[in-house]
Amino acid sequence: MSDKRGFKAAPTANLPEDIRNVVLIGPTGSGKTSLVESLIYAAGASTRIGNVEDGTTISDFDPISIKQHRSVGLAVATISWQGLVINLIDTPGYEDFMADLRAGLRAADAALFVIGSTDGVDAATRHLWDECEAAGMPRGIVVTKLDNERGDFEETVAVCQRIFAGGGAVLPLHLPIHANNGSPIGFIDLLTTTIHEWTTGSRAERECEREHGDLIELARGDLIEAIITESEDENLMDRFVAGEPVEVETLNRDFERAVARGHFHPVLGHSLAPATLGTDLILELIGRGFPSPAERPLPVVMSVGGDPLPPLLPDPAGPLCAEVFKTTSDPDNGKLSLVRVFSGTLTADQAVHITGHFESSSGHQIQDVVARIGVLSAPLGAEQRPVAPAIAGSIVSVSKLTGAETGDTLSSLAQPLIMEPWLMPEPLLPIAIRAHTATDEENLGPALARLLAEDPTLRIDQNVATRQMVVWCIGEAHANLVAEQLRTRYRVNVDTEEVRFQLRETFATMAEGIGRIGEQSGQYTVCEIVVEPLP
Ligand SMILES: Nc1nc2c(ncn2[C@@H]2O[C@H](COP(=O)(O)OP(=O)(O)OP(=O)(O)O)[C@@H](O)[C@H]2O)c(=O)[nH]1
Ligand SMILES: [Mg+2]
Repeated sequence: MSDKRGFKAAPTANLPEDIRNVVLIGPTGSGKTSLVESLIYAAGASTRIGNVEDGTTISDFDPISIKQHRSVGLAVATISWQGLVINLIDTPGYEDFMADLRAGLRAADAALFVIGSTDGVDAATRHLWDECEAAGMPRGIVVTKLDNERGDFEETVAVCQRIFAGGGAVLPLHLPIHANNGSPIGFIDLLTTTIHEWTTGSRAERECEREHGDLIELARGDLIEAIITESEDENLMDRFVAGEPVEVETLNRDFERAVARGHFHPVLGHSLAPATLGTDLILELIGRGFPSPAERPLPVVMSVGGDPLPPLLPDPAGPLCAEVFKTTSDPDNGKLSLVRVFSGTLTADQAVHITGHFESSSGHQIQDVVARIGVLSAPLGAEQRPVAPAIAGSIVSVSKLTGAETGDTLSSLAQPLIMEPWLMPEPLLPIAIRAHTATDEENLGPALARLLAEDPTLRIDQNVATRQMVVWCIGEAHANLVAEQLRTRYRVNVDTEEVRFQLRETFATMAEGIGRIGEQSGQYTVCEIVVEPLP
């Protein structure tokens, strides 16, 4: 059943094994938001495919994202596919928004690493890959924009193999095939050797033709070898090397193990033209190749006093342990918290213990309170579809968690817990701000308090000595986002000014000095310095 906007009813899962939490990671502009849009459509959760340029995608619903034509924060879309509940977590690729990438990694059990077929792998992309590696995140790679005439699937795979080597095998699971005019029309599935074609607007399957034989043989051999390296059946490799055929069912089992262990990164493809090209195959990878929450170890959990506790299991009947990984708030709709349930079951209207970890000196609240939560919903971007209880492994949005900030743990009143926090990036750029008018001055404090609850990387320093309010940000784009959020969401205008630093010692009289730095080449640099007090 769909509502008036064409969105289907919210999917729910009865077992953690029926859930997949997948974060999309990749450099800015690589096509993550567009891919999420295609996957939502292909799974039947929406009746249209939105476009980033028009500002009509489900993930980039924030007015600032729409204006900038890029994601500035993470967004979740819960879809259902073949009996599974899939939570797609779209993250921003631009490095200033790294906090949401880390939050996405925390909430997910696997990642789709998205690279444009025209873009190669630069330092920023490498850094994102390292972030996944550091989080031990099982992942596949999606090469996008195959319709672009400069796009090159094989070359992108080769670059990934060269640059990501050491972090596990990178091998294509499918090879793109093209029409005579060079446009992509489908893929050869290297495991089943079936051809999947999108020429008729939806996927059709057919048997491989003789002309594809050579193309398949080499790539298929490498793929099978990488998969069965992980097999628990020690005879399998011997059989394969001896030229015996290996059944697809056997390969599927070992395939999942290899991906889940992070030892193998299958490469798939996607393109917006023809519409949804490759999406069914990506959904199949998520459903059959990616681990469920039941297979991933949980973050470390402690008592509220900081005593270590035995590891929790992703058990719906276990003690409640959930975490706020993203908070949004606006004056019209109030606060909404995106929550990952790690253990136990969260129900609407339940009283929970909220525990947080941040330093109050940074402007963030230290939490240790009891609160009653509101409605639980399955998000589809901005759309919230009410759901029943959320079992371990679920991702839901929770209304009315007024006291909670991003990073806070939710636990039961009977057994209050706190999860070890994930690492937030440090803000290193100080921006001094001043309210534009007296009314802005009045509203600035409450508006900043709401932004602080959303954004754990933001630091506010009210400097009494220099009489400046300094906002510490990750970079220029983050600073612009904060100013834009203050202006558009809270109607607070601020001006920026040069940051003043308090000098604790000063020069009483004029002084001068000279220094010389020698280099091995025999050259040297001379530095003369003259200081004097201001008049
Ligand atoms: N031709 C073509 N363009 C695409 C395709 N996928 C994405 N694009 C375009 O590439 C641009 C960037 O796409 P996005 O989906 O916003 O990329 P993103 O990875 O979400 O970028 P950030 O949100 O900044 O991290 C947009 O103009 C898209 O329309 C594709 O398959 N083909
Ligand atoms: Mg995006």
